[in-house]
Amino acid sequence: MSDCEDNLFQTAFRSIGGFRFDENVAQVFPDMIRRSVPGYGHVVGSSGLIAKRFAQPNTVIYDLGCSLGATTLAIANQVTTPGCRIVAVDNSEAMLAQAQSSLTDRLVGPLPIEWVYGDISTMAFEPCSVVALNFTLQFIEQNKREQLLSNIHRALCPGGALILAEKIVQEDLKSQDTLDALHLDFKRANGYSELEIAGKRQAIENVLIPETANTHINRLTRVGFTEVTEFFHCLNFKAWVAIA
Ligand code: GEK
Repeated sequence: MSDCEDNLFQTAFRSIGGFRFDENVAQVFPDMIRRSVPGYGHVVGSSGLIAKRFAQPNTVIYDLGCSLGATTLAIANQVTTPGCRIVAVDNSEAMLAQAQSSLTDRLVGPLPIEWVYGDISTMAFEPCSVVALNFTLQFIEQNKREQLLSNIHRALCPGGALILAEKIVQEDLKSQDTLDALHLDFKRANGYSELEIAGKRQAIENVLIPETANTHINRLTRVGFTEVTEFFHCLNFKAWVAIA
């Protein structure tokens, strides 16, 4: 996997135009997400453990919005359930190309992995027992999110699990300001300058649309998940496991 340092927003120029998951982002993605998302490694590692617990024989395990395949790798190196296959999906060709070329020598598990270029908001899902949707729903148009979750719920076997990790916003404005400030401190502590933070923020503003925790929980319940359990919370990031 790429270990290039993220310096994409060190010039003001880069902030012009929206954020895209192109070759430049793919190059620095591991460094970018580690320095921007508190607890990212914990969510990825936990996804492997959750997949191991909920995988059912002869079903698909999806990693939707797989980027460079960090979650895919965590799942592949934990799950040994017979007849399972991992399907990793992204709509960035640059991400998928790099994921495929860099993961092979780090895989120790027995499950086959299929890399699929596609839009998760329109694709048809095969019967599955685990779906990871880590930090990806936030990039889907808001009016398409419920349909996507409903499609996932319909494809999941009874007792199957959806892993959902997201950046969130607080209902209370003061709490939002506090967590926002702490998130900026987290980025500064990880070496990002004020220029880089402002540039990334401007670029991603209309691309990543976070919602409140209650919006997520209520929607998961509405589409049919019978249990929604939070397994991670740090600053303005949360993750849940939802059982079909
Ligand atoms: C990880 N889960 O490392 N269809 C398919 N992929 C999409 C779509 C879509 N409609 N929209 C966005 N993506 C990963 C991290 S990153 C999170 C996920 C982040 C993809 C997009 O190309 C990108 O690779 C990924 O979702 C989001 O565990 O960058 O903050």
